[in-house]
Amino acid sequence: PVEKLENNTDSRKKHAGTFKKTKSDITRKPSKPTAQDPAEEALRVLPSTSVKRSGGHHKVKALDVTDRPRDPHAVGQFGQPARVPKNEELESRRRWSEGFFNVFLSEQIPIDRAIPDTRPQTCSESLVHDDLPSTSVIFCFVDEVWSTLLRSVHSVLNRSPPQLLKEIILVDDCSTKDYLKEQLDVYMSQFPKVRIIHLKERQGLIRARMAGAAAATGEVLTFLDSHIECNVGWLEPLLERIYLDRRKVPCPVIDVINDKDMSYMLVDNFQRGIFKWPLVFGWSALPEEYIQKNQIKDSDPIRCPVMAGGLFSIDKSYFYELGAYDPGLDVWGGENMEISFKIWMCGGEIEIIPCSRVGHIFRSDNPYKFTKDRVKTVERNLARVAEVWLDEYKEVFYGHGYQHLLDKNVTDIGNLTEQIQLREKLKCKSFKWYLENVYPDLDTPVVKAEGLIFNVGTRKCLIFQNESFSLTKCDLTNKSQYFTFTWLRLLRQNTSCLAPQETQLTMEPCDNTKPHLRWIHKSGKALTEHLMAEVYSQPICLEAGIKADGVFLKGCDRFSTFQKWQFTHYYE
Ligand code: LR7
Ligand code: MN
Repeated sequence: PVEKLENNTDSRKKHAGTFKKTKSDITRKPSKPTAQDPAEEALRVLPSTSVKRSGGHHKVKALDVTDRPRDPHAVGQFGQPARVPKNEELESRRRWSEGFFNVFLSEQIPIDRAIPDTRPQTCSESLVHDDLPSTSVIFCFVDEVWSTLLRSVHSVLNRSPPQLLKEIILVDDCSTKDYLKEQLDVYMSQFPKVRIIHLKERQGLIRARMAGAAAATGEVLTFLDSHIECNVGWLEPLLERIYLDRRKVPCPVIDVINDKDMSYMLVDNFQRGIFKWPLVFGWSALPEEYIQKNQIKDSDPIRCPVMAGGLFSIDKSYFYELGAYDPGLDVWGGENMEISFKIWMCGGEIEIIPCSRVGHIFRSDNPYKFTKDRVKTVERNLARVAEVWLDEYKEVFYGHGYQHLLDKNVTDIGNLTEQIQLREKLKCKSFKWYLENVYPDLDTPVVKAEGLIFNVGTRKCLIFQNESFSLTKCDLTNKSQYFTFTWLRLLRQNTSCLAPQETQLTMEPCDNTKPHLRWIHKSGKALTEHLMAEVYSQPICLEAGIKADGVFLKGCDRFSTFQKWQFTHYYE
């Protein structure tokens, strides 16, 4: 979801290679793993953990009243691509920005159209329990397009077993469009299961979801975006996972509804939700060798380090146990990271369930206004998440282009006390644990700078020899002069790290969690900068002695060249 920061204009481009078009004979080729794909070893933790109960009692109900649609020749029927007639092209272009997809075509397409069943073949045979919990389906929206909102609701009404669908809650996040007021209420009044909440103030999708959850009476909450189409048999496989273990948080596979021709497109199998630094969501395919070696079937649940955000089911009481969402997150973005870290670190699991499919219109822009600047909103949300959940790894987040957020005069990320207390109360594990156990294949860059540490004033280099530090003639081939500066701000030589001790420098075993081992070294434009020990209340810096080649720690002086140090290589 944060991909929008990169100003990507084509919504499909960012998913390039991930999605395949549906044809009458749907081919399901898993995509080729990319070169950076995780090592086999690292993925060992993936297969689902054992569950309380297993095996079901009835086959998933492929409920679909649109099996034989009213109008088989309608535009876009069966999820086929629709075409704009020549004489309507202008009109269709004019209406694009109402939703940042083909709003004109969407209006022509039946609100209860049939779509291709994109589930893996075995899904229709898989068993689920008879006594699954019921769910409240929550749609939050602001200024959603009428036809897509209706199609979303109808797909749930038509393709969910009635006894499992407690209600559909529409949370109108203070839309400005008139048709989303009375007209919507009137239309929906024909469906007793549909309830509408009109928020008096714009809350943003995160707090809007919480308003929906607060009103829900089902045992499970199912959140969906308001421009989706649920496919046949979508609900039971999700509820089954929660029935087996209430701490599982299942997500459907998100198929693609093409924004231009509104066709329903199948996506590749074996996709995991992942993130890259600085907390950018993406998809990544399980490596082919891994799938083969572990005989993973295309219908097996896939454990995911993070979820996309918009489409998932969660046990209602578990959602509240986890403290729901951080209510301090605004409008859009970052909440998928927050809930994902929270779920994994506090004892739960996130899974993609291939037998559950929901199509979503991926749009190139948001058709609604942000209350504040969009980029700033998302950044601030992410900073809150980083501060509460990332521990020492928040350095890596800030280091990837978010350094400016650390300036408290510019960015007020708000109060975090309650979120931090919640994490303590839940006794959640560390982010380090999460990386090692849930997402070991994350490519976290370790080294930020390396090589010799050159002192500008003396034109000599730091050396650690015979258990002590000194300065000497720079020599690239001398291993005792080779140091690394890590993203977690440790100054390392092999497994030892530089530590300040009074006015002297010593070596200690490296440990990312120890604050006294951290150094501040602002590089960038001017590469010659201080090496400042962070642990003291006053700024203390590494300084080269003028005589006798010594090094020691002294109060920082921004004009002294004897306090300026430079690494051979910087990775930024
Ligand atoms: O202020 C707002 N109030 C709202 O009610 C802003 C949005 N919304 C509604 C909106 O109308 C929509 O129904 O919230 C829903 C999500 O907003 P979108 O559709 O603009 O978001 P998106 O699909 O571009 O982005 C994804 O990331 C979001 C923020 O992090 C949410 O988590 C979305 O739910 C999420 N969508 C998905 O996960 C679908 C797959 C996208 C991918 C990858
Ligand atoms: Mn969406």
